[in-house]
Amino acid sequence: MEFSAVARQLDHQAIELPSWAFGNSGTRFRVFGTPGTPRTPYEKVADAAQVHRHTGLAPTVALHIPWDTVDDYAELATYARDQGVALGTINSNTFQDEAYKFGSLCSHDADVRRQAIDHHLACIEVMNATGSQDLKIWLADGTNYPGQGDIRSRQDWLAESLRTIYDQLGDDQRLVLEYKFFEPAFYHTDVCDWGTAYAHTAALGERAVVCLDTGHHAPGTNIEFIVAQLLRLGKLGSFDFNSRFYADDDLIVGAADPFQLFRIMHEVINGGGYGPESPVAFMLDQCHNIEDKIPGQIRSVLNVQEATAKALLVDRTALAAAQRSNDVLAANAVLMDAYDTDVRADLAGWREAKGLPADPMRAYLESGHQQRIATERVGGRAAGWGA
Ligand code: PSV
Ligand code: MN
Repeated sequence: MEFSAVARQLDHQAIELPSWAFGNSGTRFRVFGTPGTPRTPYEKVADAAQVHRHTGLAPTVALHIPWDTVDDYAELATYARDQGVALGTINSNTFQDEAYKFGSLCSHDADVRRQAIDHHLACIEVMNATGSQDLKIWLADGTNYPGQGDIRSRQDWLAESLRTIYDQLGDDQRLVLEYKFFEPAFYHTDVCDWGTAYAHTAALGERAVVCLDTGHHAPGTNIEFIVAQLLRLGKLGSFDFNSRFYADDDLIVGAADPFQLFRIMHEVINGGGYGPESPVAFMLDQCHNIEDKIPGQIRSVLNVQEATAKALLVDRTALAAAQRSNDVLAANAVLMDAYDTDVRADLAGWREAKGLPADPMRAYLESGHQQRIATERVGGRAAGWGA
């Protein structure tokens, strides 16, 4: 298939950036700082806007509350618009307060559950001020030792808590429940897999959907199968894209396994999850521990675009014919032909046609922004994962 046939479909692509990707992050061994790291949510938004300016792919920024607490969210939304982007998903955080040591929405303690529910209601207020549609909930809840908690009761408490939150959402707002198989809990996690997230969102109603974070599966999991299944069930709400070699590494999407990213995008397109009518939101959830953050995000969105372009190139008619005739190798060859196509020059052309730099990475590095923030952002406290 010719690239020109897919170029127009690429115009629909929007990849949301996480505000926290612009702050410092690290491992439990060390957080290395980089010069020019934002000190405030405003500076994070300004950096995210640089990514969009150079790629045309990232028109929105997700916030994490309380990391991105400001006095006036409407003002932050206006600032974002002035920078050429908009505020997107609001992520709740019930994993960094002492009260949540033994759980939040799943805690056996009704007062702790109430505190966690109230935090989500406060996040809905933020959404109302920013015009955000999605409330994304990831819970660190779980236990470390067999017998520590009552697994079954915790599911019931979770269902009750989510119901209270869901009922407060506006008609055009969604509850997006993210699963993860382990960490920080090491024995059981309360929302550990897509099936659990599906069971809860199905019980809640139509505006409750699942977030698939690509780093949240056991090694070897066939993630594209989960994509196909959630799309089939009408419950794939969003992606948190990143890549992993070992656990939840939060590395640049497409860096560890570009072929997996292609396979995921192929199932997304196959299942109707791509295009202007699709309710599937594409986001990054990454941390840049050692590389510069803005170039790291630029590389990430370009990787997603490249995988999408290749997946759009799949000759679906030929694929269906090969599948129907049980021609195993021909079917596989159709997919591999698309994956093996070098789309880089075509994507540069797509950008130039839109008045964007052909090489966004080089344009950013030559723009002087990185040096400017390094000289201007002196003093104050650099934002970091957890602050
Ligand atoms: C949890 O590991 C997670 O994937 C959730 O999306 C959190 O909100 C995010 O990472 C924070 O980095
Ligand atoms: Mn995530």
